[in-house]
Amino acid sequence: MKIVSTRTIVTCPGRNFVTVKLETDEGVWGIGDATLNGRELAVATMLDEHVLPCLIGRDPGNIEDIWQYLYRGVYWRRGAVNMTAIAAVDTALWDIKAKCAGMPLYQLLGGKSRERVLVYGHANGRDISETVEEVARYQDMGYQAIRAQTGVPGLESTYGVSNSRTSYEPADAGLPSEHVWSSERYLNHVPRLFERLRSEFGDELHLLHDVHHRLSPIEAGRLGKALEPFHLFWLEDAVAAENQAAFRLIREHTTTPLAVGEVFNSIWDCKELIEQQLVDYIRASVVHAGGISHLKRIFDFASLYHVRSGSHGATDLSPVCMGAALHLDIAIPNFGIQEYMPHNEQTDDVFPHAYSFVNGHLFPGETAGHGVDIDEKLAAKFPYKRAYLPISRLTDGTLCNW
Ligand code: EZ4
Ligand code: CO
Repeated sequence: MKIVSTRTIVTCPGRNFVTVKLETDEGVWGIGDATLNGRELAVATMLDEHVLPCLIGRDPGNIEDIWQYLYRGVYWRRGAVNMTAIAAVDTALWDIKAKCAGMPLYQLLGGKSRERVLVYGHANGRDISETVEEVARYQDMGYQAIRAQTGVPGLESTYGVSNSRTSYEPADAGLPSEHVWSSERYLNHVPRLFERLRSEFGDELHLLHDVHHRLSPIEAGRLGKALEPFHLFWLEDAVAAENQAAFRLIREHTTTPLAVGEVFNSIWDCKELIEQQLVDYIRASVVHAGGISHLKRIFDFASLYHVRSGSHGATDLSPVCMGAALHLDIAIPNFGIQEYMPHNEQTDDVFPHAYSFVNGHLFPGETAGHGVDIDEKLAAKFPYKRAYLPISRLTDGTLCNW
């Protein structure tokens, strides 16, 4: 079998998505997510100009060889744009292989290790009582694990909370909007949220929280310690993780489980974090960490060190990534949890998919391949619209992590 045609499809059904489609001489095709929020056209250009032309005539069955060809063959290695492009190709190749086998992808990854995939949803409120209402609403929808975020008194906006109460979409402006941040105010407020949530909802519900890279290690230690009585499922991205050793300091101060990895693009970003057991959950994703092949390598490595998976699954990761992720989630032995933010209706229409949500869990479905397709005619009706994530500044104007 040979790859005979390739293309990149850019569409904006409410937000931008980039998708790779590979077609074979036997009429089978596969698709992969190539969306990098705020840098979409960089990946599309990487694919169109530098990656896809090399694939024509290759045997789509040789997934590992093509992965190595694109990784080692680049010479420069790693990087978000490069690894997202490789991920898209890898996902499309696995889709083709599973379709040719007439099997859902999880069968090729070793079959099911569990019946269903536990997911967590997002409850966001402008203040604590609004967040409490949202958590109740998510519980009513069947969620057994809920990430809770709240506005902070004295800050006009914060990560994870929509000012309009519609569903949260951070890439909301044609150029980056600017937000003001204060770790002091945040640190004083967040423990009050979780104290209230435990008193309202009891001990059984899994509660999670995303710090979104904003603290220093010692501040993260303080927050983890303050949250211990409320036994979180995890504290996410407590500090930026370029300096992997920084997590040791957090660990020395708290038993709150730590999760990190949504911005990672290779196993090298988390080697020390995993090997030294500095985190509990690794949150790398199919689309940003080199596809099914490389993410499986990360998860297998993590399994040696009691680190479980918890993949990123925000709405800027397309349904194609979600579908592929679920096959990996259901197959690996060290699955932890999967993030899930449902896409809007237009997006679901552009990407018909086999996965389904039932009672706080996702099921990948039994369709051959990863179970997600793209309606190219419909996709063409939603042209690309430039959109950026915000930036953050301290009250004195210093740029800090968003
Ligand atoms: O801000 O995906 O856990 N989820 C997150 C996301 C990220 C966006 C960035 O594109 O932190 O909401
Ligand atoms: Co996050």
